[in-house]
Amino acid sequence: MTSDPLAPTPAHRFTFGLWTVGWQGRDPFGDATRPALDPVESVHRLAALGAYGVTFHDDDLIPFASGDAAREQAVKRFRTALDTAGLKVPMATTNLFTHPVFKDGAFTANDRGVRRYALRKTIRNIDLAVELGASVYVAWGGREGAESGAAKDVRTALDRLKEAFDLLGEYVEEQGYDLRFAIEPKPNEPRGDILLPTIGHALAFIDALERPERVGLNPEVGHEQMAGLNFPHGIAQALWHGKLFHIDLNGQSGIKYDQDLRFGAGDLRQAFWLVDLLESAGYEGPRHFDFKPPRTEDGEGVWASAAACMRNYLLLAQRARAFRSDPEVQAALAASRLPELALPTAEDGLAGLLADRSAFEGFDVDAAARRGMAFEQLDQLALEHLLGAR
Ligand SMILES: [Mn+2]
Repeated sequence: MTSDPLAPTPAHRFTFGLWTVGWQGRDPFGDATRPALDPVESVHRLAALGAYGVTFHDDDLIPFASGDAAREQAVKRFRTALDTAGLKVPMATTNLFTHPVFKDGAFTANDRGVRRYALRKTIRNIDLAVELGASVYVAWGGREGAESGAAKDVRTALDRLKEAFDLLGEYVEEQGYDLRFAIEPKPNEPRGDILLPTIGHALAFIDALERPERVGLNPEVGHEQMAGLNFPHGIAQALWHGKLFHIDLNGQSGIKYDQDLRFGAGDLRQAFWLVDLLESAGYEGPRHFDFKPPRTEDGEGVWASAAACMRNYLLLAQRARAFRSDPEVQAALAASRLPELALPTAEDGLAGLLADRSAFEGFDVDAAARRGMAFEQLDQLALEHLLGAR
């Protein structure tokens, strides 16, 4: 066994979607630049790189509209590959966006028949997910949205979305499955505006469900950044609510189309704070990469890109550990009064606060206003650790 701390091993729990390394590079302006990849080959290549597991949409594994015999054969080959390579399937999801039938959405399509079909397609793949050992089922509602105002009655569509999650929760409970759902927010693309566009919208929605304990989040780096939001802040709030069931790691450069760059590309500083947070908060779920090797890459470039996702995570984790254990950083954190933020504001209760003349009448507002926060020194220390200068 290798002792290289930057060599990924299954203990790091790195996972990849079959659709990530398997992306053929087809975009709205150009055809595929790479041949289709056999899921069996992906399993073996990912295992060789040190991954822990793979995830899939139903249609990644079993082409849409396959007959029963073809379905059985595809699952059997996949399962044999998993067993041989020692890879796990911690998560699965449903493709409710590629086929034209889902052009107006799935769980919130205006057409009731499409909604019922979408639920049955999902339930069918939930059975397979559980059979393969998954404990998280992701729901990305890419087509649940609209391009124009009157096309979607959003309040009614949210009723239908709640109905869908309540029915899926009921099914999973009836079957006795140990499976939780993770909603993946995204602001737009492919729809002009997608329902549950951010972590915050999804958290509020989950509270309205019949089984809120069974539903959490699968936030994706690029999706929040497409909305101009701070991803580590969103993840911190998801953790605070106990709702970080899964995570999609990738890279994004600001507010533009969904880039799905390899992890570490795009906004490197947010990637640093994200890894610092995940590692220090004790997040125990898979580190799942949902990226697309750019269409400029050939087959070998795909695996180089996948390997780099894991290496960048481990590099950032190493840099974050060095930052946290540096005595100068600890002094800078104290100078910025981070330990003070951890103290309750009114341990003495409301009565104590109201009776405390030093809290208001005697409080030296001007002195407090003059006091610098020393955040620049603290942030520079972080940057120097990130750049390897310390
Ligand atoms: Mn994405």
